[in-house]
Amino acid sequence: MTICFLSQNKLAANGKIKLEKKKCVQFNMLHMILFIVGTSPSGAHLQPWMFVVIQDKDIKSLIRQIVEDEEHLNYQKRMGVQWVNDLKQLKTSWQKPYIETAPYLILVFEQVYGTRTDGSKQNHYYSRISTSIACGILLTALQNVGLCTVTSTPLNAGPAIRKLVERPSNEKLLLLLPIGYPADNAMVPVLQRKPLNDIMIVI
Ligand code: IYR
Repeated sequence: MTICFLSQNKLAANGKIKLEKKKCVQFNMLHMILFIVGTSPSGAHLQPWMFVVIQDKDIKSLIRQIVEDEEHLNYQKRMGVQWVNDLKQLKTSWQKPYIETAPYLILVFEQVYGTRTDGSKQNHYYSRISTSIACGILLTALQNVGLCTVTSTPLNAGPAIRKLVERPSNEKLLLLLPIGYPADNAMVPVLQRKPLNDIMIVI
């Protein structure tokens, strides 16, 4: 099994993850990381995010079941041949064993709106980009402490996962991150990056 993770000095991605079973992830480390992530900038400083850390084995199994049911449909028929071909280099499939083997999952929810103290509805401006910036900081923080993950976005599985973890309807699942240490024999695919000249211009 190969791995999808942030390697030591490069961002790398693949659909499968292999985690070191013996090395425990310190729960305090996740506290520290999410504390830092909570300092991210956001539209009107409304902090439109919620991070749900899953450590419960049974909940992980149920999440895997929900994700695999949907991904099976996505890969078999929903998304079409072009989509499946475009993903081939990442070696992903509908099977997601890492959801159960990872010591922790972090579910990142975007809060599309909030509630003021008087009970009225508070629009969360730029909630998607604000939460995405926080996700970038989260990935960097995980990499800094030597943890690995895969940026998984379970297509169509969001509403069922939200209900399973009893989050309210103003929250939308944006990202599912399995967290762990890479196994000694973990591998990452060699993905070519665009050269700097193709991604940066100076005017
Ligand atoms: N969410 C699916 C498929 C997938 C889609 C894209 I676009 C990717 O870059 C990688 C995977 C999955 O997790 O398999």
